[in-house]
Amino acid sequence: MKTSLLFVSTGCKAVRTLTKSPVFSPVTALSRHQRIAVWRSSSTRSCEDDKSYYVTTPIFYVNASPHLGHLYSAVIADCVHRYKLLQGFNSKFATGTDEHGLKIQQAAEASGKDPLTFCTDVSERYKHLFDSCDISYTDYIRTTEQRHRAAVTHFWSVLADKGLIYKGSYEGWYSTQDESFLTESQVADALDSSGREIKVSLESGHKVEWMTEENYMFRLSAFRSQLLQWLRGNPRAIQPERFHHAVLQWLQEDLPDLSVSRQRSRLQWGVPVPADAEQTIYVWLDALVNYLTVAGYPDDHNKWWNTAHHIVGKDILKFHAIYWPAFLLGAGLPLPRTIYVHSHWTVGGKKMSKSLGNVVDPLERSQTFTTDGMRYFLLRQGVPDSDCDYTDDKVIKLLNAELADSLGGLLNRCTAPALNPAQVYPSFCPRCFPSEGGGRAAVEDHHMLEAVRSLQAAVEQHYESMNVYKALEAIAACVRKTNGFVQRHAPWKLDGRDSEDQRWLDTIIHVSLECLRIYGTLLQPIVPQISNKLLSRLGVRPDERRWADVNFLPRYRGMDCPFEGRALGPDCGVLFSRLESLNLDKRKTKTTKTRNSK
Ligand code: ME8
Repeated sequence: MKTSLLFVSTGCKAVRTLTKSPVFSPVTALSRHQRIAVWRSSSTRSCEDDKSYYVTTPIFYVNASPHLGHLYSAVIADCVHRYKLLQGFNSKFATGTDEHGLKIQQAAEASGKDPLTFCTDVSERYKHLFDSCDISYTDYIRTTEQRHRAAVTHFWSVLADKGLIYKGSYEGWYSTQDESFLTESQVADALDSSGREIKVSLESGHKVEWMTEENYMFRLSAFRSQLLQWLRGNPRAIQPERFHHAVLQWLQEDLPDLSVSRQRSRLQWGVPVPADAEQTIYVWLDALVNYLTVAGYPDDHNKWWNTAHHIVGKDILKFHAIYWPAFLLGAGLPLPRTIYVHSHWTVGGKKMSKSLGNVVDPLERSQTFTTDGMRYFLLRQGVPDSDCDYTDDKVIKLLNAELADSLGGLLNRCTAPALNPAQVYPSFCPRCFPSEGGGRAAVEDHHMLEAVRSLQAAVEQHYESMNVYKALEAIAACVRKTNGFVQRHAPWKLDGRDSEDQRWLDTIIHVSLECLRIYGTLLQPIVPQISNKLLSRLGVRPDERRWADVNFLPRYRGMDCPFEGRALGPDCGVLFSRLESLNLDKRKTKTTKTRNSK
């Protein structure tokens, strides 16, 4: 990942104060009790919300159709939501669309549609994509909804009542594409497509314009030391660590006050500033409040808000790690528990983005590679710390190797009538595979069992830290080990007429099915359809698929196994069909330009 993507723009300078700003000290804005409450770490939170969990994706701009990067954020959030449900949590999962602001106003104008119709069309495309890809959100928020407008208006009034908003005159660079303010050091000279000299954002490459306007300013500068204290006191508040450090670094610099409204004459498409119809609330303040709206704000929202976790791309880190916590501190609300940051998908080394037009259509790809195939690929290859380049070739190689050959092959071997004519979960023979060694098992077999036994804890740790790729790496390694176990003992060479051989064959199949049951259970958050197919084939009932049901190979520990002797489920065909690279060649050059194209 390039470090140039990391620097922060912390707003522009307020050059003239129109209304004398009230004397403000952020320390007096919050009671002592509140100050402690907002910084409490997860370990000191009250027990009442222990079984609640709230996870969010960014809400996506509706200026253009969704691409693979958007699906990636949604799949990460979906994975953690499903994982929490398996653990017995009451989990809320919000996603949706960000529909106000200059960028959307301009896109709607260009499309010739009225803004709400335009927003509805594109918002539906996101929803359709997420529904098609099994993104099991519990709330789909649109910022044009009345409940959200009410939340934003209330939130603004709280900040204003606390003296945190003042009217000023504002001058600085603005990127409409990023809806972001930039300082002088964050812009560079460039030429546009017709050779004209322009200024662009160093970070995104998007064009910036000089803006001079009377508007409302938020006292961001007053929160610098509180933000530093929050981050120092909660070293895991922003993950991975490198992003935590990046934010701490940004906070070493001055934090200018932030413009939080635009003149209505320029921006009509947004929430009006309460008591000033000439001004529209800045789209980022509006958008960030969506997380509260879903939690129930301004009504009873504590249950969910106390347990909020945000998943965001690194491009919007400053909004989530600086502006948002400052707004929340100002409003006297707790800060999110964690901000999980992920890096970007690139194509040919360039960030996949709507404005560059190098996007990969996630709907088309998930139809070709299957929904679960795409989910698996994104989570197995996507690394939070660094960017990842997308190619169809990588998808095909990975899915064929790990889902079709390794996992699918293992299931096929252990359930094929040739090795398992009775179509049951056969018996485990402790004499053949004694836990103390000996019998017919090799030393490697005990190592394999140990690896699978400790897999759940490892996967749990990786799901918790949003390092899903590490969980999948660990599962794939265990699947390979189980295949190695079967290969080593070649059960197809055993003589079914010999009772000793038959007992050993049954034991090999029992152990392998137990391994498969664990893989199927742990993979449910990633590939829900494949896991369901696998577990159903093993005869594992839906109420036996929870996190607490894992209990690997109890017979090895001298305990009963509820599955032993149970009939397998019906054979519904191969687990995952191999993908042909022939299809790939047809698609190879087809990165889709979706900008307003549907
Ligand atoms: O920024 N790789 O919306 P947005 C990975 N509305 N993820 C990517 C990506 C890529 N190439 N491109 C985009 C906005 N994303 C605001 C957010 S939240 C209160 C408001 C994902 O449509 C990633 O999560 O530009 C990124 O942060 C987000 O989409 C930006 O989506």
